[in-house]
Amino acid sequence: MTEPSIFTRVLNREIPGEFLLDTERVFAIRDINPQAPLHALVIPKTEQYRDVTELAAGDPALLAEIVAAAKSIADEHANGEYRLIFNNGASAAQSVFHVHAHVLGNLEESDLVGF
Ligand code: DGP
Repeated sequence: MTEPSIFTRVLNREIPGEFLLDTERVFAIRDINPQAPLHALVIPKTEQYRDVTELAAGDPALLAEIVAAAKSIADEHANGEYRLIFNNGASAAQSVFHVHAHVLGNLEESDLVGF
């Protein structure tokens, strides 16, 4: 058995997290190291998928639920507009291999990285 991911440990309330959303299949917490005024992570409750490539192939409906959750968080905590980022692989800055979407909102021009 592999160790539960850091996100599963937050989900199980073994370590603290600020929950923004909790549905049957996904949950969202504030990122511990925010890169924007709103920086949430939307995470499927299953650890089955390492990254969005695997998720899209294995359960596209769950990927759609993540996008819908991101929109709902942006509606509640920003102006409904948001940047959605999936890091895929260590060289692309992924550090937790339990797929998650970064939802960035309330962005200032200085938060944008040129695209
Ligand atoms: P990534 O680099 O794409 O794998 O993103 C992982 C993110 O997870 C990173 O922005 C920091 C965040 N993070 C890591 N550990 C914790 C934690 O214990 N609690 C919360 N809320 N966020 C965490």
